[in-house]
Amino acid sequence: MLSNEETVRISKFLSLVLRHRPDKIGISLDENGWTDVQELIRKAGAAGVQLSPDVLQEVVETNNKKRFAFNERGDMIRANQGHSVSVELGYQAKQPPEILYHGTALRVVDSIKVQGLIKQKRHHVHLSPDVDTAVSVGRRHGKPFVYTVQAGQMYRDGYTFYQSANGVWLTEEVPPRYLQPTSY
Ligand code: HQG
Repeated sequence: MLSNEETVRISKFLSLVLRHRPDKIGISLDENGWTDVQELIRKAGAAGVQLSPDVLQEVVETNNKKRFAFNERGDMIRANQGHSVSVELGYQAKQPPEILYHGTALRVVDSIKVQGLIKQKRHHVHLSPDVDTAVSVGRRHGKPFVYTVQAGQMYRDGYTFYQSANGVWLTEEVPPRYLQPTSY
């Protein structure tokens, strides 16, 4: 069993190399984001991060947001979402619930009022299925502010939605007319 701190440390390391900077340790991701488990262990070790198949298994299983997954054979691993490098995750478009939420920082609401939600460095805007999750996502950026997103109406208007393996909803953008401030 890993300590909580070790799990967090390894999870952050995996987020870095599987979502953003595979080049940091010299691994490559295929077009679907997968990388070879043995090679990851070897190259992480060379970069000073000791991993093993058991450690990876534990982090994949216990990660609070299901950030990572193995393929069926268990010889490849990838991040489920959140990439800044170009990968095709193969999500199926899916009808969203009528209402979703987006948590952000109070200081950016003036900008969002004008631009709507834009995806910044990631491939999609991330939307939460419930208010509590949105509040904790927003808190990562500062004093939280939560929007209700009229996802059902967006869908009927032709916007495409995907759901990540960890339950997060993804879409390209959310124009201001589909956003309302939410009290929580
Ligand atoms: C904001 C975490 C100004 C947006 C979480 C957000 C999530 C704007 C920030 C996942 C804007 C981008 C994603 C505009 C959007 N003007 N700011 N027009 N439009 N923004 O981290 O949604 O730990 O890329 O509100 O749980 O915070 O990575 O997105 O505050 O699911 O697994 O720009 O990341 O998961 O920040 O978080 P992020 P996010 P992980």
